[in-house]
Amino acid sequence: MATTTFGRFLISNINNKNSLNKLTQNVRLYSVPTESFEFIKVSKAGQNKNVGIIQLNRPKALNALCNGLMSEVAKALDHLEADSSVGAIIITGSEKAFAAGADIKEMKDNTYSTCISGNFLEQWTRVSQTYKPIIAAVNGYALGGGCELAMMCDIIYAGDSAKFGQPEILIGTIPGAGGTQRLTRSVGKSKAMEMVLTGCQVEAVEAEKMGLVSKVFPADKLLDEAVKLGEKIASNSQITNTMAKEAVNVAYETTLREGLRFEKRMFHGTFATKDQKEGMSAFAEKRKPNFSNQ
Ligand code: DAK
Repeated sequence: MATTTFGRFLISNINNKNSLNKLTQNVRLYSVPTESFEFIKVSKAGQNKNVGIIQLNRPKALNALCNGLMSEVAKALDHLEADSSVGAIIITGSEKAFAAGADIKEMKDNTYSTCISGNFLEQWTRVSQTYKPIIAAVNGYALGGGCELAMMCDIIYAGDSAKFGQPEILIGTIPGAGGTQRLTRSVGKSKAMEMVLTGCQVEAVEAEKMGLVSKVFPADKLLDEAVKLGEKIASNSQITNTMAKEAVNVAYETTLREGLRFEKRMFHGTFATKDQKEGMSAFAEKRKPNFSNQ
């Protein structure tokens, strides 16, 4: 068994089909031993092991996003972002569920005052603060917080079994982690209202048509395709990726005029990097660029 170090953790080459579910069979994974985390598996994939994978692994509760799980996701993101060999990150779940939402049983007895005075579900914001590109690879249910978690990612790839929904209205509450905001920006008011006010689920193909998902694949090919996408992104300069991601995200939060000004300044900023020199020189010299992430 080949081993290497990964942050503070030990990574083992566990390309062992029995130890992982069907969805990860085709992908060579270099994984943190499961005892490191209770609710997730963290691994690296890709030819250059430059794609980090966080697999939600709480099958008995359909990956319901309890506090412990979200804290582990935050910790894993810290490690994958600190690992300079990782250029892109994937969050995925199981064939049956990406995640069926925040843990209803854990939050059902909360009161307004405990919600507002404590740091109720505070660690969720960590995902949307990730500066490395992050891909959601969704099979099965992505409901409530599961759909919101996917929408915190930069790109959503779906398996043909995926089902997206914001069913909070059916349990007497409303979305609380972006289901009324990111979803509306993503699919428009009428579709978002329909999902939020009925709690109905949307199949993968429909989600692609709506623009929520960028591509749909057969369920068993999904992770493979997400890793290919991650490798492609990771082959760019990491700093340029971060600048590009930041510029696209600004489009959600500002006017066109301010967004264009921000984009132009970011574009100018790329000329302060070695990777811009390398990228343009490589083009002129008809060779592949060798980015140094500087
Ligand atoms: N929480 C806790 N347990 C869950 C769960 C959930 N969200 N979803 C499923 N489970 C558990 C079930 O209770 C069951 O456990 P046992 O009874 O076996 O112990 C097990 O998973 C299998 O579920 P089912 O027996 O129900 O399986 P089915 O195939 O029949 O149905 C289903 C699958 C996904 C349609 C169904 O489980 C379901 O409707 N689940 C609930 C979906 C839902 O309502 N999700 C929204 C939850 S509210 C915030 C951050 C996040 C949020 C809010 C704020 N801040 C940062 C402020 C998010 C809120 C939510 O997501």
